[in-house]
Amino acid sequence: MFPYTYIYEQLKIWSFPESTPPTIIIVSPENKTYSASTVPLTFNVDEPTVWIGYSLDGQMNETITGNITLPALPDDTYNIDVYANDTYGNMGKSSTVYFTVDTTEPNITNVFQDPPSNVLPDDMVRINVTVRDAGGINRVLLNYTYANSTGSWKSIANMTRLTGDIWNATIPALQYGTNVTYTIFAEDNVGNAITTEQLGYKYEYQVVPEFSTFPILMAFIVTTLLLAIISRKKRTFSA
Ligand SMILES: [Ca+2]
Ligand SMILES: [Ca+2]
Repeated sequence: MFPYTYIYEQLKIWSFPESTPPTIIIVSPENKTYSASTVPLTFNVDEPTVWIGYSLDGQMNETITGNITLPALPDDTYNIDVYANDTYGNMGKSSTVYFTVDTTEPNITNVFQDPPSNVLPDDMVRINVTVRDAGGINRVLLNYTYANSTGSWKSIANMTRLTGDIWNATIPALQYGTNVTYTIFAEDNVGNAITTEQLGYKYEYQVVPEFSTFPILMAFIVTTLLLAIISRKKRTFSA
């Protein structure tokens, strides 16, 4: 007589000739950030199948017959699994792929200039700016042009991250009478880029002389008034 387990194994092989689920390898998406909302879903399956489906963010399976382009995805992070059923009812599952969609330019705010005005010939000008992006920042540039009686120049400075979202660069000290205009360029990790010019902002300053006439005039007026008050008080006192 055959042992019971032997008969059981024979029956299983007869009714389910093999029990290995399909191996599914997702080729796209990859574990990365996409700059377009249309992401291709491509994959390989190692054996014939009767059914294939995918699940985005653990939602219900969508049946597909092969490679597709996923429906337009808003900016966010996602995970995806592909399932496939072979002709013997064995269900295979891919490894989960995590990916991000980022179609939006960085957000540039709080442009801060120090000194904010009255830039003197010895003053370096520090520019700070807040740049945010959900998908991460690749680079922030300070583009500036400066012109005076001797000529006009363009320059680009790499802004460096100070802390958190704050980036910084410095415009060197320039001679009296130089007009400076600058814009800030920010690019995220997938190439979405924007400038403050595109946002409608214009930043400029002029290098003023060491002792500009207006503060001197103000100082003169204030001193004269004080002297007048003091001398009047003295006169009142002595009278
Ligand atoms: Ca199989
Ligand atoms: Ca972005």
